[in-house]
Amino acid sequence: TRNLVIVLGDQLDGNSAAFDGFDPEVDVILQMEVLEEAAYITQHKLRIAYFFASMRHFRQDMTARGRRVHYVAIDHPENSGSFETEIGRAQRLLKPERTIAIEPGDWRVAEKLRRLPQPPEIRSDRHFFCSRDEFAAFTRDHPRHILETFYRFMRKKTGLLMDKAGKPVGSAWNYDDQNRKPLGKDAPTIPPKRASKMDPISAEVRDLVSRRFASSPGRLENIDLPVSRAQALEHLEDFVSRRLPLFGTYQDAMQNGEPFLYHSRLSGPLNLHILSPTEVIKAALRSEEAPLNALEGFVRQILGWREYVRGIYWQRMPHYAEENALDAHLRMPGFYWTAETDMRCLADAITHTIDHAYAHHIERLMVLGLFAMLIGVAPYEVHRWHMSMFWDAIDWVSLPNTLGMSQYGDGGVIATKPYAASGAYINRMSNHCKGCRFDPKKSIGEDACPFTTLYWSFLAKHRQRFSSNGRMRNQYTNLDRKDPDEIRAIRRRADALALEPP
Ligand code: FAD
Ligand code: DLZ
Ligand code: SF4
Repeated sequence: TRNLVIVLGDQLDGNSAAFDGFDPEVDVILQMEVLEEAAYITQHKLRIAYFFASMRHFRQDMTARGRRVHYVAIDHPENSGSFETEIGRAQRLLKPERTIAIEPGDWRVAEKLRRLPQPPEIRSDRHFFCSRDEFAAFTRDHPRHILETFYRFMRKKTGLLMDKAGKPVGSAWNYDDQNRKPLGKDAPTIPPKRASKMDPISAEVRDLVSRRFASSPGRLENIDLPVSRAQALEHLEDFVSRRLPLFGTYQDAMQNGEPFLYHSRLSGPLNLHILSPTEVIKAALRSEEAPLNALEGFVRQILGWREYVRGIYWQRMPHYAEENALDAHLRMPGFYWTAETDMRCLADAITHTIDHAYAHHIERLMVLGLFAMLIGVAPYEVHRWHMSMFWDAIDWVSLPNTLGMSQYGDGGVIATKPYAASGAYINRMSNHCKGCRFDPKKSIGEDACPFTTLYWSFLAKHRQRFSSNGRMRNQYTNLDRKDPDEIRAIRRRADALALEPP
């Protein structure tokens, strides 16, 4: 063997830089299913199944292209269970002149590769619009950057949604004021979930996971995720034609019993590199029905947020994982694994997570993440739970979103203020509260909404840090209208709630 090309579970792109100069006569691909990656954090059955099924479909695609794959399946008798030992074993077996890999999506795995006795040559990942070097240059040129600075920079750099005169199409950079509608009574029918068909490879993986990972969290029944390039392209097409036109309008909406609404469910195939962000954006921009608020909203998520969080991750790791600006130390409440809570919004979002290894962005941020921040869970614990439970979680994307955006653990790097809100926000954006035993307007008393109690208590507790933040002025003005006795009662109830959430 001349080159041994390592393809990790989140690098399933046959045209990646690892394949530059690939010669099927003398080069071999190495793919490894290793127990350590499914066990270093306990993981949702669907998440494990999604990685294994996608990896096996990739092997099939590569073999069909005439490329040789050395594939170590999880139940291979000689599988030693970790990347280090399996790479070593393959190197001894195949005696390559060179081993090649793409930058992994996880700092922990990157370190493992770097420390190997025969470390691979690491190539930069072309999947992303913005390389790590470009991001470093961007932050040097824009020391006080926020997402919006980066997003505009990327719009200009790529020309996406830009007109010939170099102005944003439609003359505004964003249309967020049109993108905050709850579903409401006269909302259109939500399109049915797109389910990918079960083929023999996926069926085999389903049986394997239900056998080997029976005690892992989550349900496996909804194993209908897009695991191959063909399925992912069908999924993309389905999104563009049926959901994208209303994606913007209902981007922030929540509805009880509806996990997907108008969201794309493309994060999985994107993060495993089955789809490229360029082709996803181009497919969206070809839509003749989608209005500008939908197109711009969708492009911003992928060209803006997705690239921005990756840039921040690589720039700030490894210390980023340890940041804990609000000095929060609780563990995740047990109901995050069972959905057994009286809080209807949380029960619903956790049910979506258990059933589908998925919750949409506003559920992750403004229900699941919000409650954890308000009671004071340690930010890294929230990230660990997220890594356990979501099919699309890879360290580079989960950590900045969870520890940074949702928990304010990074002290304002990703978000300039904490996403703190009361039950009133959830009530405005969803139909959860009507059927809940709590009242989103109340902050004290038996039926007070825990979010509302905890919200006021959070503001009071962190007054020193946040009251001078201009973007939180209204929040503090409202807090200051409250009677000190009421605030004391709120804080007492908040302390009890944090210890024993209902
Ligand atoms: P859509 O709403 O259809 O959005 C389209 C695409 O935009 C997504 O597929 C995704 O690729 C991209 N995107 C949107 N928002 C973000 C964002 N903030 N960061 C990066 N990409 C974004 N996304 C992940 O891919 N993996 C994660 O582990 C992850 N963890 C998160 C944790 C928390 C606490 C929060 C608040 C957000 C997290 N996100 C994560 C971002 C976002 O919630 C998901 O990308 C999105 O919900 C995936 O569903 P979708 O494909 O239907 O998204
Ligand atoms: C998440 C995951 C799982 C469950 N299993 C594997 C695996 O068996 N082999 C593999 O290559 N990758 C797996 N992954 C993804 C890794 O945990 C990790 O996210 C990537 O290797 C980072 O590049
Ligand atoms: Fe959630 Fe509070 Fe509304 Fe109940 S009342 S659904 S706990 S926001």
